[in-house]
Amino acid sequence: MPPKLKNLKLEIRKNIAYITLNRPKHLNVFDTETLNELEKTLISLENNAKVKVVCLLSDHDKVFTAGANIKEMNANNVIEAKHFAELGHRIAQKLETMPQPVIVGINGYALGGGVEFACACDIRIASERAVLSQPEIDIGIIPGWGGTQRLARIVGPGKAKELIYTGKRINAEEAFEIGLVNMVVPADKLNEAVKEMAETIASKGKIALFEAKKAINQVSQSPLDVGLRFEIESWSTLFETYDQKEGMGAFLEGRKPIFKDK
Ligand code: DAK
Repeated sequence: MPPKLKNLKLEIRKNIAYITLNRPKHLNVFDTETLNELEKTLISLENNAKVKVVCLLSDHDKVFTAGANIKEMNANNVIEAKHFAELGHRIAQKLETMPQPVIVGINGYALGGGVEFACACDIRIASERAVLSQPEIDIGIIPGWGGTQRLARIVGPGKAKELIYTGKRINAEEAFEIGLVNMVVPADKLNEAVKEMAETIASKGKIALFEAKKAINQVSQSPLDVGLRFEIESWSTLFETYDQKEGMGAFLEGRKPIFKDK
C-alpha cells in the first residue's frame, strides 16, 4: 500500500513512478515530516514489482528544493539532530541502492540537501533555470547527507572542494560542464524530458536493468578487480532469463524484442 502523502505526490504510470515534491509555499524544504514521507514512498516503490523506473520532480517553477529546513535544524537538540542526519542518509542511500534507476528533474534552485539527494540519483536532468549549490559552509556546517562523498565522486574532489568551500551557486550550463547533470533542457520541457528518458529505460528488460545499476554502483564501493568480478557474475546470471533469450533471439531474427521482465 502506498503511504498517505501530504508533502509529496506519487503517481504510477506505465511502470514509472513519479514522485513530486509538493510544498510550494515552503520552497520544498525538507523537514522531518517530508523526509519521513519520502522514505516511506521509496520503500513502497522498491518493493513494487510493477515499478521499473522512479522519477523525482518538483511542482514549484522556481525551486527544486531549498534544502534541509534550517529553522527545524536550528531548534534540534543532539538526539533530534542525529535522527535528522540518519533519516537523510537513509533516503540518499535508498535512492542510490534501490533496484530501480532513479531520474531527478531539477528546475530552479537545488540547494544543500537537494543537491545531495540529486547526487544519489542515477541520472540528473536540469532545466535551463536550474541553480545548484552546496551552501552549508555559509550556515556553519558541511554537507551532511553524503554530499562530501557523492559530489566528489561525480565531479572529482577538486571541483567538489571548490563548490563546498565557497558555497557558490552554479547554473545549469556550468553543472553540465563539470558532469554534475547529464543534460540541460528548456524549463517547460523538463518534465517531458524526464518522462521520455524514464520511458526509454522502462522499455528495457527489468532484470538486466537492475543488474546494470547494481554493477555500476560497485564503482564507488569496490576496487576495480572486485567490480570486474561482480560484473562477470552479474552478466552470467542473465543467461538464466527469458529476456536474454528473447533479446538475442530477436536480434538474430531481425525484429524488436518483447521483454517480459523474467
Ligand atoms: N530552510 C528553512 N527556511 C528556508 C530555507 C531553508 N533551507 N530556505 C528558504 N527558507 C525560507 C526563508 O527563511 C523565508 O522565510 P520567511 O522569511 O518567509 O519566513 C522563505 O523561505 C522564503 O525565502 P526567501 O525570502 O529567501 O526567498 P527568495 O526567493 O528570495 O530566495 C532561496 C530563495 C532558496 C534562494 C533562498 O531562500 C535561500 O538561499 N535559502 C537558503 C537555502 C540554503 O542555505 N539551503 C541549504 C540548507 S542546508 C544534515 C545533513 C544535511 C543537511 C542538513 C543536516 N545532518 C547531517 C543533520 C543539509 C543541509 C542543507 O540543506
